[in-house]
Amino acid sequence: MAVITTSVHPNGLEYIEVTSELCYARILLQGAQIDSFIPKGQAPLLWVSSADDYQPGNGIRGGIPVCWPWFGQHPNPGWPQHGFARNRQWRHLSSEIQDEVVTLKFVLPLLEADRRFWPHNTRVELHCRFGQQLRVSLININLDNHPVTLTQALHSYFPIGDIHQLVARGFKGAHYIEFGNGPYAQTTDDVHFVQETDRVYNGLGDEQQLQTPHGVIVVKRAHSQSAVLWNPWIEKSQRLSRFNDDDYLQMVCLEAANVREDAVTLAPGERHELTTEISWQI
Ligand code: TA6
Repeated sequence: MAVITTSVHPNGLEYIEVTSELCYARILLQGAQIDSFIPKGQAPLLWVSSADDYQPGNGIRGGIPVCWPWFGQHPNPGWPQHGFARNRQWRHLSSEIQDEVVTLKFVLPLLEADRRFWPHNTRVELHCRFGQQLRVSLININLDNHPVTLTQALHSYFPIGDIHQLVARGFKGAHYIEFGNGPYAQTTDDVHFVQETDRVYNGLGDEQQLQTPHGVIVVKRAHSQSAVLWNPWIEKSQRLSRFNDDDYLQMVCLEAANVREDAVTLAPGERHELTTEISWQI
């Protein structure tokens, strides 16, 4: 029988744990950030750096940080990279259990302080469905009487065992921007990693596979016009906070997103749902 419990990390971060016949999962209320998802009888599907000490106020280096209401650096100096949603306390709205599948819903209460960054009335929810697969949906509803434009990403970190052996599949026919250059055509279906990789793809199909030494991770996206593929490699790993110098060997990010020209503009009352679904290939 599925069990849902709430606990507090020694550093004060509140989290919810899901234990069912299908999986184990953990979600921090800070950022509604999933930092663990382990399907029953399988290996973990999300990666977290051992260098992260779970101090309140930072998005945890791993799992699925929610990047909202912008992705990357904001043009305004000093504004937080990847927006502020991942550093805020979300509210747990509801829990549902159906045939051992657990669905948790969270809402981001927009604080008065956030109006400096986001002077809009937007409802932001995260719906997390924990079964043999993990499905996460970031939902935006424009409650204002004017259009609103945002960028977003579900910044998923995956455990890939050895970056030198990783083959990321399903990229042929797309094109990408990297380090502000491009677009470049993706002429091969496979992507191998030999240097820092920080690509924003467009025209990508809705499913990619990460072929790792421990199995194939399947990553699906919906209503995601962009996808981000990132490995910091050696030099950036040494500069990143809460990240071990050799962590780049074990992880890759493949992110369902709508960024750059794919920014989402919502008319008054309009709803948008960005979804990612991850699983081990059986
Ligand atoms: O999604 C890739 C990226 O934009 C990289 O450029 C790198 O900055 C990464 O996100 C991590 O960002 P963070 O703010 O979490 O350190």
